[in-house]
Amino acid sequence: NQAVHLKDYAPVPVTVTHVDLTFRLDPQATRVLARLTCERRGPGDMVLDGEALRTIRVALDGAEIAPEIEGDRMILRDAPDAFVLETEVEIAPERNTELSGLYISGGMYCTQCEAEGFRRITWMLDRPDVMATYDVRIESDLPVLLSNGDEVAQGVWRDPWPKPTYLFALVAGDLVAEADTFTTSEGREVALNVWVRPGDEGRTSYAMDALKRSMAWDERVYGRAYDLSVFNIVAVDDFNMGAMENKGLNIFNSRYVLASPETATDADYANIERIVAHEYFHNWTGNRITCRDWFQLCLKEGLTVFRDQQFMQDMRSQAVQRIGDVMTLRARQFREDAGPLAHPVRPESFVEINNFYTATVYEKGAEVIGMLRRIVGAEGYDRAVALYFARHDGEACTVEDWLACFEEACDVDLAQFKLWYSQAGTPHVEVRDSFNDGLYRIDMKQVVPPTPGQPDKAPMAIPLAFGLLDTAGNEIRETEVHVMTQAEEHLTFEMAERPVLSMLRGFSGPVMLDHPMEDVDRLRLLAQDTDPFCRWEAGRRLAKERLIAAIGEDVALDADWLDAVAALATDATADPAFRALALALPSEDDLAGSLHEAGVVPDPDAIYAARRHAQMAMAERLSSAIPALRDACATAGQYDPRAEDAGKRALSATLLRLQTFLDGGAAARAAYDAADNMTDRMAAFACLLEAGDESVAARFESDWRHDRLVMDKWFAAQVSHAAPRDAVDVAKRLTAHSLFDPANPNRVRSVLGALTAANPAGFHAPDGRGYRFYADWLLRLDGMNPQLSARLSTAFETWRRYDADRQALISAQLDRIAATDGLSRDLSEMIGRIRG
Ligand code: B3K
Ligand code: ZN
Repeated sequence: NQAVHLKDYAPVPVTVTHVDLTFRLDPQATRVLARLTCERRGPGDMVLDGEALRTIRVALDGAEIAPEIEGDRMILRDAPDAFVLETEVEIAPERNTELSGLYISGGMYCTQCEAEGFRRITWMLDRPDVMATYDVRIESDLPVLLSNGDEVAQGVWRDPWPKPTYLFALVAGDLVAEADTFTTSEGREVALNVWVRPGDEGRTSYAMDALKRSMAWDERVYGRAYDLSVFNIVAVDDFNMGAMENKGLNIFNSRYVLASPETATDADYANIERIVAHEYFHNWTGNRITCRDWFQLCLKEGLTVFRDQQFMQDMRSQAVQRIGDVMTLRARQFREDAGPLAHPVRPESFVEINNFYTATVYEKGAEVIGMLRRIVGAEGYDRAVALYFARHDGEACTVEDWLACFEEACDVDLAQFKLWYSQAGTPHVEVRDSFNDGLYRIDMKQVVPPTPGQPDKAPMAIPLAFGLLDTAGNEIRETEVHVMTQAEEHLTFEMAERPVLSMLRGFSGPVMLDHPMEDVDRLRLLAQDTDPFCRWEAGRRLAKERLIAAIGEDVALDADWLDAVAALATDATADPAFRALALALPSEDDLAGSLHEAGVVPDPDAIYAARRHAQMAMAERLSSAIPALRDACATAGQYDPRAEDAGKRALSATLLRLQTFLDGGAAARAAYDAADNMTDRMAAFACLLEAGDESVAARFESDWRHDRLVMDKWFAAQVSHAAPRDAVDVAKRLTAHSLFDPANPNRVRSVLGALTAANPAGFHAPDGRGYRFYADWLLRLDGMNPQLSARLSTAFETWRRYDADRQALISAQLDRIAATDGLSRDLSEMIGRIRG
C-alpha cells in the first residue's frame, strides 16, 4: 500500500482527448468496449488504470496487441504521437458490493466513479487532469438508459464538455421521472428530470423545486448558467455517500431526493435542498473547472460547500444557517483536527484518496473560502471569482491558481493566508481584555497545536470580526474585522467606560476562542448582542460551563442561567428556530472534547448524567410555560417544509423533550397519535423511546415496514435513544433484524453510525462490549465495502481522550483489526493512522 505524494505530481506523457464507450449490459457479464483517442504530450510510457477487469481484447490503431499488464496497470511503451486505443473488457455489476464503478442497486444499473471508480469500468487514465469528450452507447432492454451530456438517440449520449473520468455516469433501469423545464439566462431550454423507481414518484417535488431554485441562484449570485439541454437526477438506494455531481447526470442517495410530509422530516427536506444545490453548483466549481490532482480536492469541495452554505442562508435564515454550519464544523472537523486523523485542508500524501473526503477538506475548506471573502470583501470576492471562471474554464486547476485570482483581482498578498491549506490543527486564540483610565485594550495570542507530522506551526492570518457593546447592551462599535497575523497582538481604544467585547462575530475564523468573561457580560451578549452567532455562542458558553461544573458532581444549576434560558424560550419576538438552537445543550461528544482540551479525562456516563440533570432543571424551570409555548408553535394549514414552519416544529420538539422529563411521556404519546407529518412523529417517537415506552417501536414498525427510508429512522432512533446500558444490546438486536441489510450503507449507518455518534455513553460501555461489537462489524463490512468500513472506523479517532482502561480496550480492537489478513487499503490506512 504505497502512499502518493503531492510533490510527485507530473502531467501525463500521453493524454486522452476523446472517449467512445459501448456498454452491453448484463448483471454477471457486462461488456465494455472503449475507443480512446490518444495524443502524445511529452516523452514517456502511457500507463492506464484498470481494476477488477477481465481484459478480452486490446488494439492500437486497429491492430490487436498483447498488452503489458502489471496488476492494476497497463503499460504502453513507445506509443505513437496520435493513435486510437481500443479495449474490450468484461465486468460483473451484480457482484460489485463496493459500490464503486458500475453496480446494481434495487434492480437498476448505476455508477460511482469519484474518486477512482472509472478504472473498475474500463482501462483509462483515471486521473482528473485528463479531460476528454465522451460518446456513450448503452445496449440493454431496459427502458431508461442515461449517461452524461445530451441524448442523441435512445441510449446514445454525447457529452461535448471535456471532463475527467470521475464525472462519468451511466444509469439503466425501469425508472419514472418527474419532468420540468428551466430556461437559463442565456436562453437555453433545459429539460429537468428527477428519476426514481416506480412507487416513489410522489416524493420528488421538493428536490425538483430545490434544483430550479439552485439554477436561478447560481445565475443571479455567481453569473453561472447551465450548459446542456438536459439535467438528470437519479435516486438510488445503495450509495456510499450523499450524492455525486456527474456531468448532467447527478446520482443521489435516495434519502437526499425522496421526501413527502408523511415520510421525511424537516431535517431531510433541508438536506435535500442543500445537497441538490451542492451537486448542481459543482457544474461550475468542479466540472467546468476541475482539480489537477486529488490533493486539490478542497478546490472544488470547500468552494462548493461554501456556495451551498450561501445558498441556504439566502433560502432560509442566515443566522440559523450559520449557527448550524458552525455546529457541524465543530462536531466533525474540530474533532478530526484534534485527533490522529488531523490533516491539512490540502493533504500532502494519501494511500487511499477516498479516505480524504473529510470534514477538514469539505467544512474547513469552506471556512477558508469564507475567510478569504471576509478579508477581501464581498466585491473583491466577486471580482476574484469572476476572474477564476474566465481564466480557468475547461482546465484542471490547483489551489495556487485559485489564490492567484484573488491576489490579482484584489491586490492582496496571500502568502501567509495560504498556511490555511497546509497547516493542520485548529488554532487556539486567547483573548484577554482590560480597561484602565479611558483606555480599552484587547490582547490576543494565537497558538496552532501540533498535529501528526507537523510538530511546529507558524502563526496564521486569522480574520477576527468583533464589535463592542456598552454595559446597557447598546452597540458602540459596529462589526470590524481585524486580521491577526502575529503570534501576539493587541488593539487599544479610547473609551469612556468599559465595553463588552463581542468577539469572533459570525464565527469569522475556524478557531477555538478562549475568552474568559464574567457571567453578567455573557448574559448581556445572550440577551442583546446584535450578532446572532455571538448571541447563541454566549448562551452555549454559559451552558457548557455549567455542564462541565456539574459533571460528576451533584451541583444545583444556578437561577441566573435558568432564568436566561427561560427568557429566551419565551421570547416571542425571536425566531423559533433560533430559540430551539439556544435551548439545545452541547452534545456529549462536544463536552468530552472540551474536557479533554482542558486536560480532564472525560467519563461518558458522567457526561450523560450531567446533561440529563441540566435538562431536568430546564424542564422544571419552564414547566408551567411549556404547554402554552408549544401551542404557540402550532402551524396553520398543510405541512410546509420551509424554514418558518420548520423552526416552529423544532422549538416544539425541544420543548416536548423537556416535558417528557416531567410527565414520563404523556404529552409525547398524545403528540405521536396526533402527528400528521414525519417531523412531529419522529420527535414524539424519540421522546417515547427515552421514556422507556415498550410498545411504540412495534407500532412504528408495523406502520412503516414497507418504507426503506422511514425504517432507517426507526433503526437509528432506537439506538440513539436507548439508555446507555442497553444501547449495544439494542444495536446487536437490530443488526439481527430481518430488515437489517449489511449491503445497504444507509441501513448500516442507521445502526452503527447512530451508536457511535448519538449514543456515546452506550458505545463507550466500560466493559468494552461496544468496541468489540463495532470492530466485528468493521471487519465484516470491510470484505464487502471498504469505503464504508473505512468511514465508520473514524468512530475510534477520539480514543486517546479516554481513561487507561478504555484506551486498552479500544487499542486491543484496533490491533485485532490491523492484524487481520486481507484488510482493504482503505481500512488499513485508517486504522494505521488512528493507532498513530
Ligand atoms: N464529489 C462527491 C463525493 C465523492 C466521494 C468519493 N468517495 C460528492 C460531493 O461532494 O458533492
Ligand atoms: Zn461536493
